[in-house]
Amino acid sequence: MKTAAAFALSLLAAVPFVSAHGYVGTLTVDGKAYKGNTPNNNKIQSPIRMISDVSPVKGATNKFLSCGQNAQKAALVADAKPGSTVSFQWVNGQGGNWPHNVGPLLTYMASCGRAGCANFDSSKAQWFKIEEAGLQKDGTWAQAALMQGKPAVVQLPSNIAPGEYLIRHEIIALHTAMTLGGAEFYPSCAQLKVSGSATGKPDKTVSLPGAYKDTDPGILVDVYDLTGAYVFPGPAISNLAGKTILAVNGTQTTVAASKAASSSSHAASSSHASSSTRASSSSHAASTSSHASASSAKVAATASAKAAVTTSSKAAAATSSKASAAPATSSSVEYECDDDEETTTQQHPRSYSRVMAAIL
Ligand SMILES: [Cu+2]
Repeated sequence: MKTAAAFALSLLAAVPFVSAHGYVGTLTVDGKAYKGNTPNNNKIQSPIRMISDVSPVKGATNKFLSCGQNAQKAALVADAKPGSTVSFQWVNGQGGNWPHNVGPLLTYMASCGRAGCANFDSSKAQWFKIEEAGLQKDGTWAQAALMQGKPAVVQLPSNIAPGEYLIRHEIIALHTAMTLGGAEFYPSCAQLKVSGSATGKPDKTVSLPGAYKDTDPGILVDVYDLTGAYVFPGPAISNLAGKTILAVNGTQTTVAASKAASSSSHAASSSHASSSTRASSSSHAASTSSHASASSAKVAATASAKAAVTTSSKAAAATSSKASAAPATSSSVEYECDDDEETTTQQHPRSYSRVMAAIL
């Protein structure tokens, strides 16, 4: 299973570092796209609550944990219905791909009450979690798809009662989460109006901030030395559950290519830090591993291409089912990193093995 291990590594490292941090550039509800405002630049009417800064919310008790940095009430409310497909296209500060690939994605909702979302204060929100996605069966984090430019896609609960809701999509970037306070929270809220006549209400709700602690095992965690399944922070998924549809959007192609690439080498390594143009980004260095991606030139020739397709189908199937919402389970299969050629500055080879062993 060397190839599976290598495959996981290559996916983690497949996309070069672009720019730190980011925001939700586009929200799509059942195919209707709504642009978001760039931070602190309120030019367009949007259902996405604009933030003031792309940088992460730090600290589990930070007041901006609810909807992001100084989030402002939004002008629009997007129409939705029970079971709607909602996607969040996260972008970096320049509009390019999301720059991080380690850590979970979580989605919460909260009723805006009778008065609706237009003036609803998110610090009063009573949140329920509708889905979460962490480590995938292929060894990558759900967040890695965002780094490849894909949106995070979720389905609203099929039985959710009508009314206006905030939907809160959250990325937690864990590349520096091995130290207290190192986790990066990126919450984003959008305003939805759910139609229909369903009657579902959440049994339990939480406050954000409130539901997380900086010492939670899913927040203070060395993902490069993970010894068991990843433990999501916050409450369990609500009785009013939605679904994760993360990998539906073209993952198969990407996965196959990446796996093929990985079989040829771990290559270059330059890592986030050295490829970044921002001196200040050193805190990102640990993010994507120094096990950098292989050159795409080698991809086509590899014998594992066929196997890659098979695996990617399985991965996609698993991800599109409930499997993606469940913590990964360990198996007895042994994995090791494929440290064969061209590898230069791997920082976490052993740790990666352990991550993979824990999740595959
Ligand atoms: Cu960042």
